[in-house]
Amino acid sequence: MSHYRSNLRDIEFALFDVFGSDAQLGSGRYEEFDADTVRSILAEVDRMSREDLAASYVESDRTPPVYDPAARTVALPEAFKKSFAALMDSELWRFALPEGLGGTPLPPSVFWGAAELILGSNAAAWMYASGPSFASVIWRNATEAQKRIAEIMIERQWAATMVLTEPDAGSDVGAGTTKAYPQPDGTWHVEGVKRFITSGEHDMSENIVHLVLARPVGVEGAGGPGTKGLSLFVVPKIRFDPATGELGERNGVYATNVEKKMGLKVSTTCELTFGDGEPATGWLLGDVHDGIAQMFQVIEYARMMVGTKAIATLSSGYLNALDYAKERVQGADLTRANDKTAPRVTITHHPDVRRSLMTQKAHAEGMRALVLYTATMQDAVAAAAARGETDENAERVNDLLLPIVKGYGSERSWVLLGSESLQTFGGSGFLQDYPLEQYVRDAKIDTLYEGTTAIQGQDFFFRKIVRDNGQALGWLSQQIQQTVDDELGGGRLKVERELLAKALADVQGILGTMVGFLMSADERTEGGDVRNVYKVGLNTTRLLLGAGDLVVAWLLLRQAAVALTRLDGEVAEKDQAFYEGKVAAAQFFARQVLPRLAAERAVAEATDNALMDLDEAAF
Ligand code: ST9
Ligand code: FAD
Repeated sequence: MSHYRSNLRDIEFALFDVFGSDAQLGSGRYEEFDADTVRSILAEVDRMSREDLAASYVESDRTPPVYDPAARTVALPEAFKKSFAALMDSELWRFALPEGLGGTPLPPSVFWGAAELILGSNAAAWMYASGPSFASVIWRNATEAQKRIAEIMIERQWAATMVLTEPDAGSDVGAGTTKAYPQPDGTWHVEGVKRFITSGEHDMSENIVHLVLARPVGVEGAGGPGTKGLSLFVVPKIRFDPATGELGERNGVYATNVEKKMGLKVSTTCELTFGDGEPATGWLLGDVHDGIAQMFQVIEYARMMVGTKAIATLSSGYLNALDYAKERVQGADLTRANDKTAPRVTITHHPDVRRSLMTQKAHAEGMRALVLYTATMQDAVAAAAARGETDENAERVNDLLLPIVKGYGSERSWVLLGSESLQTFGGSGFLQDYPLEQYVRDAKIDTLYEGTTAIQGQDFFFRKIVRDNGQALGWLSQQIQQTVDDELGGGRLKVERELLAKALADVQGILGTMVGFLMSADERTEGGDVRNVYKVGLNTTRLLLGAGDLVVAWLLLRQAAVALTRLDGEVAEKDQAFYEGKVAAAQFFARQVLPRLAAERAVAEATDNALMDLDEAAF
């Protein structure tokens, strides 16, 4: 039986009933797709995910890729190759491509709804399949001549990688020392060692195109210190004719190690050595030295992907736990705990198990809505672009929400998968008979790569709020306040709206406190002490997670209001339970999770520099 328990019903509810993503279908850019077509695409992706992709999930963990250090090659398990082929053959990747590259654009919200299904069933397959998406970034930034490289990558289904990290440059990408030397023929030779490169070597495509950040040498105005001195190079594993795609000799980039890891084992994590003994030849993307900004086009997409992967895993973890809890008989009902002859009940009868299950459900469904709501901002950005305009507000709000999707989504998912979903199985959860232990291992990476949670918290505060002058946050706060003012959900959600309003004030309180610390760190003002910036740093993760709770509560409440309207009409029995579950999840989250934000605010307000004053030896 498939490990993967999808929740297409909830994806469609959020997309169509709550966010109205279907309104943009059937005309303009999306003329080819009406709502029925989109539902049938989602249904087919759901089937493929549960069957073809999920089929190799366990086996690929138990028989992971094999690295041959002599040949510097990697062989992937055959079962996984079948899943990967099914995904590529589905041509789903076309939905992420621009028309100019043979794409058939879908609204991003629908795309990310489908993505959840793939990422929940076999995330590594999605990562290996992202060559066409990488090609679209090359195409977007390329010179006219280089655009052909992107077309070739798609025609020949080549794989691709993002290559930033080095042994001494992880979070601090700007510390990278890999160098690039210009050649008389206009190409570049890249030299250095990169670490932890996902899909850096495998045997599933005839070529792999690496997008490499390196520091140009001897070029005026480029190659300085930090991230701004990095440029982006397109370096293939096998050389090829950039006009025809005809393959040439092996290029001088090799996988010199493949890591042994806690989880996500089928996704190869490679040390890549460039230019050791033989040149690693590449092209400067777009012939401009704008590497970090170009790479962030990939990173933004990848951060959305990582958050969605984590949340998809929590959702499947919860649904597996629910199935188990409905079957597992253990103990008597608490009301008859002292009666040794009382009948034994399924564990869903126990209050603590119910608390745990609803904690999982509310978070999984609320964070799904967070992903899809963020994607509706991308819908607005795409719609404006199609009109030849820009929607600055949607761009800003999307940027603001990305660290929440990635940072909050991965933290809550990883913790809840272990503390609640696996726990529901008791000791059985620790065994490989069930997928939970693999889920926990596979989801842990999501808090680490694509910028750790600490980095997401700093990005959220310094870049997405302070540097944005609070514009996106102000708009979002206004939307939340509007829900309260409009009395969404009427009397039946009154308590929840009050809790939401209080939570909004608490998050604003944390933020206000941090802004105060930041201002007091400005030594140009009287009494300013630069060390006060530490007090900001002590709270960036707190703010990120608090804002995540707030937005999730808001989206759950919006869903509950829709569900209540449906319940007021005629509903089938199965829909009745679904809608009641939506209301219950919103109520639970508002009542059980939001009140904790008051404590977080108090902790933030009481921040001092004691931790920073403490001698390292005292730790
Ligand atoms: C990794 C991969 O971990 C793991 C999974 C691999 C999966 C592979 C498959 C994925 C599929 C991908 C497909 C892609 C296709 C896309 C398709 C599209 C349809 N937002 O603050 P400053 C830029 S990979 C945007 O001074 P520092 C910006 O240009 C490794 N841009 O930073 C800025 O200039 P300006 C991941 C941003 O102090 C410039 O950077 N590693 C943002 O120099 C400098 O900014 C990491 O993620 C942003 N949020 O450097 C590293 N932020 O200000 C984590 C910065 O003028 N570390 N820029 O605009 C960080 O993020 C650091 O904060 C740092 C700091 C490196 C940015
Ligand atoms: P460090 O940066 O050394 O961080 C160590 C700890 O210190 C973390 O807790 C971090 O949060 C904290 N920390 C560091 N700096 C700060 C700071 N300024 N403020 C507060 N806290 C801080 N990279 C690629 O380029 N391409 C890939 O495809 C890729 N895939 C990966 C796949 C896997 C399985 C793994 C494990 C990593 C992958 N990476 C990839 C690298 C990944 O992005 C980095 O591991 C990550 O960015 C963190 O860097 P680091 O491991 O060097 O940790």
